Amino acid sequence: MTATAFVSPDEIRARFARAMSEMYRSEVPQYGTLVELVAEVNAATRAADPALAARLARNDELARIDLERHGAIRVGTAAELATLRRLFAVMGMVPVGYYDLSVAGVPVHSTAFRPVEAAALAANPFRVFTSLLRLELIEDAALRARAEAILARRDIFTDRVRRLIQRHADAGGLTADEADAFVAEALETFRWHGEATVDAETYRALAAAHRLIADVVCFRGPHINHLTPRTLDIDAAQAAMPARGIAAKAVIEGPPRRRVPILLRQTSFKALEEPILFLDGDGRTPGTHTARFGEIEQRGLALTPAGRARYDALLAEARADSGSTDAGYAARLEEVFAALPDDADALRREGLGYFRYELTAAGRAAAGTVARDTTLDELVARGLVVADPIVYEDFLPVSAAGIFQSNLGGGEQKAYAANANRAAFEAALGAAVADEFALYQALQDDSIAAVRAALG
Ligand code: OOG
Ligand code: NI
Repeated sequence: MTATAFVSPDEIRARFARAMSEMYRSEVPQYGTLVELVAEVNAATRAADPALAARLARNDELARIDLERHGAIRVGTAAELATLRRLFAVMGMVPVGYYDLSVAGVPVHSTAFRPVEAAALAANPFRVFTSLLRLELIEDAALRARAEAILARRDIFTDRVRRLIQRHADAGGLTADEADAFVAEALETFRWHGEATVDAETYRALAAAHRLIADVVCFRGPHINHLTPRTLDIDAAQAAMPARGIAAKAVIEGPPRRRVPILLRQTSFKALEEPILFLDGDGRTPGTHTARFGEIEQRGLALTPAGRARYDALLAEARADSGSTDAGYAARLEEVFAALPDDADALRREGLGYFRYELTAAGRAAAGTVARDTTLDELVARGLVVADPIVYEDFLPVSAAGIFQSNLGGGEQKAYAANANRAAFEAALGAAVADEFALYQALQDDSIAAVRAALG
């Protein structure tokens, strides 16, 4: 047998992310405007902050930043979710984290498919926030059965993509031609369809139970509902949005602006009301559907469980009295978060964030001469080792709920009882989701091991 050259999963993912971006740009032109705006803000931010530019270069982030995106989709059945897991695996993307959004009035639970290894993240960190509709949260049994029957009739994957997924599993990779075909065929699952698969009455009945249910159930596939570029300065990007004709959401989700950015800050523009056609008998009746929007995000330091507990508590405190939509919220958030150190060294020494350690030029020169029991803190203090923040690659449930809510046409706050069900989600997925903290810890530990080995 001759050896076959397979295209790397990183390369397939990069091609897919590019194809998806082009498709969404043609479907939702305001997304293209956002991408251009973010590229300008990023260039200006780098130019104004050489230390930031140097750190991005040192951590292999410079090349990825203008390519970086996340998207989101919502599916209706366990079988759809399980096949998506296999589809994303072709691109080196695995499920990380479990998010229960029912507490926030959204009848879904979710994971994020993303690359996990340092080299893969540096090559292209494309991620897809993927939600599974929880039909069991529909109270009306007849309506629930109707939704199940509609979902049972559809196939969101092309035959060819199913064959290529299987081919990848059997052969251990895809050739160049197969990879091209895979990207084109996989894209079909995420495409927008302006024709509903149901009549207007069915759509309205499902939308009345929850608008998200209609979005998941009434179409041929799980259209990508947004694609998010990463900005280095979300406040500058947010301020520049109105001049480009983009109506941004009033409040930036997540932590406040800080000297050392932490976790994830996000803002979006409201979903567009788009014309669709309902299937009424033999004919088509026009209507509208609101689902697709634009979003930008700024990513910062990944927090340890201790840091994350502080974040969650401070966020809850800031939102406790009057929620997160009033005019005073931004100021209140900054005030409350003053309790968390805003200095990379303090965050590191207090074990609140994850860091990547690397030898400096002085450290390389000192190799072989440093006592083995020198602590990391001492190595950093002596300028032999530099510690850079590890970027948060995941999502935040409170922010995600805010993004969902702001795109459901406002005001909709159906409360479901808190009922996280990670076991049911993993059973549907056909696999366990990875623990994000363990992944960051491994990145940090690997960097420390490399420093120790190089020091001798
Ligand atoms: C997903 C919302 C979550 C984010 O950035 O937090 C999300 C959705 O609306 O389907 O994308
Ligand atoms: Ni998003």
